[in-house]
Amino acid sequence: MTSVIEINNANIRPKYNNEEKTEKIFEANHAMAYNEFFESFLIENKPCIFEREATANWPSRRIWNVCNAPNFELLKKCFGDCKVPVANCNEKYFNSHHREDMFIESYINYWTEYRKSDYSNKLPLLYLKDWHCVKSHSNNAIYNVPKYFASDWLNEYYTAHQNLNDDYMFIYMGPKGSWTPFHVDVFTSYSWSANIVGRKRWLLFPPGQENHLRSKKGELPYNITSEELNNASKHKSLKCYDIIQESGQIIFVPSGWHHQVWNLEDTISINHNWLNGCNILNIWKSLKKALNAVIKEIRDIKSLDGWTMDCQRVLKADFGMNYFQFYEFLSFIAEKRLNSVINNVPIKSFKQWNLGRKHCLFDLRQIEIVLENFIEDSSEKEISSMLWKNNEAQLLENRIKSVINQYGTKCQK
Ligand SMILES: O=C(O)CCC(=O)C(=O)O
Ligand SMILES: [Fe+2]
Repeated sequence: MTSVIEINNANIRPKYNNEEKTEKIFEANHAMAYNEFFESFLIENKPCIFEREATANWPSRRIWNVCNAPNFELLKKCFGDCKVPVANCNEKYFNSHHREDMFIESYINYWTEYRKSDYSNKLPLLYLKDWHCVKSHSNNAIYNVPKYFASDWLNEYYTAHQNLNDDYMFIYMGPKGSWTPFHVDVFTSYSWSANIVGRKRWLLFPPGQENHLRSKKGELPYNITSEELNNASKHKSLKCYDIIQESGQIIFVPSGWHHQVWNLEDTISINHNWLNGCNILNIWKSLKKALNAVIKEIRDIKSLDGWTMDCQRVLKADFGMNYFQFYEFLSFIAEKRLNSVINNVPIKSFKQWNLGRKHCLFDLRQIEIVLENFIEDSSEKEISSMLWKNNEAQLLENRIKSVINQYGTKCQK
């Protein structure tokens, strides 16, 4: 069965905060209406945490959990031969942890040994991260994406482009004490993260707060609770949310909020990185900023042939995406919504949700804003002719404008 996710106002404008005062994190009821989440958390770019009932019907909450511990035997039986990335939490690698691939069977063997040793520091502290479980085991229904997180352009794009063999849907599992260093999510996307077993502590910083933690060279810390930082008492006056996420609860991490995370017990979590009309401008600004940084970094070889394309290659390596991919992505999302509004074709998300008409128009309006600036920036950087032929981007922007004019007013009635 599919249900519609709809908003009340297609003309609402997202906010990108705001160094406002932090309060206690809002505890959301799992029966909250979609529009309420949309207006209070997506538009406001504020975190919240959903009560455990939000995951009560997920198969993984039953079958991956034995007496509040991971069901090691089942995980080994179902996924043992799957190769996954594993981070060593005691080994720093640039601003993250050193990673190596491991079979899930070997990882679970390590984990059960580590438990038996009562988490002895003679053994390494390993954390299985970023396992694309849905992609590798799509027949294994282990969770349902809640409606609040269903306007997810990133996973919509990758689900429709199976040839790219990628997505942003992950499983994390690790013993008590495993942790994730201070970071902001890929492309400054949102994340949502649900605890299937175990508990986590999150420190979440509103955008801008991280700048108070930079070193003289402008670098961000790896561990914000490290002694050096504590001695410098840099973190003390900072605004941040210190959150304990219990088993079954789902946390929503807004766009551009830096965070550090610890597993307080043996923990398994499911998380998605995602983006949509409420943070696409933020994503675009981050991409533009990242290209400006690359241009600055390699400006001394500007006279070499192919420099503009070299900048794009470096951008892809540094940021995970470049202007070519961004345009491809944005135009795909725009075309789907144009078709939906003009021809009444539903846009389905996670096989369960249909995007409402006002939602489509809101999405188109946000794409138009980004596209306008993207076209201008690409022209200034003299890359337009490489990105699109025959004014294609400008024509797309014009079509979006005219559809909003034609159908947008009807929608407000
Ligand atoms: O659970 C973790 O260790 C990190 C998760 C995270 O950083 C996220 O969901 O954005
Ligand atoms: Fe994160």
